[in-house]
Amino acid sequence: MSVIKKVLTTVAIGAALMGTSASADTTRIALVVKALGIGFFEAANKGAQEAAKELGDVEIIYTGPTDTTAEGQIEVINSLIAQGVDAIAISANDPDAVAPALKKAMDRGITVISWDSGVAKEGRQMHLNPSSAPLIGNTIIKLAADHMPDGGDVAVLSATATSTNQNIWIDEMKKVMGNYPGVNLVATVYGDDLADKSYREAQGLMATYPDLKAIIAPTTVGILAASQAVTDAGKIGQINVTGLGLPSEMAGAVESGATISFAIWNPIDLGYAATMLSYNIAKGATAEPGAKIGMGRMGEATLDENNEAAMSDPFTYDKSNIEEFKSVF
Ligand code: RAM
Repeated sequence: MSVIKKVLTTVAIGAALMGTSASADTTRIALVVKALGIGFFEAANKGAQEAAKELGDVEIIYTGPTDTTAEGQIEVINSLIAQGVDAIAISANDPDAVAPALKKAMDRGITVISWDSGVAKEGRQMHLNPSSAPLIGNTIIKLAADHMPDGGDVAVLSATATSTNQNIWIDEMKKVMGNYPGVNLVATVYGDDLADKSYREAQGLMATYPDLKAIIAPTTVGILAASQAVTDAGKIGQINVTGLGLPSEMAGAVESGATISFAIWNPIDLGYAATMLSYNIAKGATAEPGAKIGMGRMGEATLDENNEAAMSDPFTYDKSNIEEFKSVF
């Protein structure tokens, strides 16, 4: 072998070794969502990809069941344990049902956090709330009440009955109902974050409560389906559909008047922040009360006594700003 060939071969072997060790160093973070096919989570995945790009040595595994069940998520978690991922960041369909599988993951050395929709304390190292739960609870009722000068009936169209985040927000909303005299909550129904079931539940509310003034849907799937149901029933102007939605999905409803206004935080930022937290904990940051853990461009999360932190405040969208945001998320 000529000297030059020898050098080249050595370089090639060195590069191959470097290649191997670089991929062995890759941190694999699984973003487990309530279900695939939900725009909100797809936006969060964009943020996760952005964080991965910034960190350089991260691979994101975007995954979840086909519908919003805890059973589906448990299967996904078990398969991620078998694959030996480094971290799992989950938005849970049920706070308790997924905890044993996640505990098993932690026992195997996998970092586990929840984000968006939380897991019971024993099943995760920390939880990232999008925003303060009391603030979201107050925001969703205020969005309805502000357009009901004479008061009247409102109903909630939620996601699943076991969904951690929606249940907390609805509880927080109920705590402040006294601040909105004359506004009566007549029913809470569940569309399971499925478009067709949410649509039918909204139709059911209109049939059962003919005087309904607002449907509050604290879910991006529910608000979109309910605005469609109200539109199809010819009830624009009679029933205002509000809650939490994506500007990209709600632009038509705002334009038509089916929805006067709605709120949301930035789901891209949420997926980005959850990824940064997972990475930092996987790399050694300790999730404990009082700890400050980096979230990249989103600053630091300061953990409370339950190892929870909140990202940012929700923002309200209406005719004045929806055009600007509908192409963002
Ligand atoms: C749906 C999901 C998600 C929730 C948003 C507002 O996309 O239920 O968990 O945070 O709505």
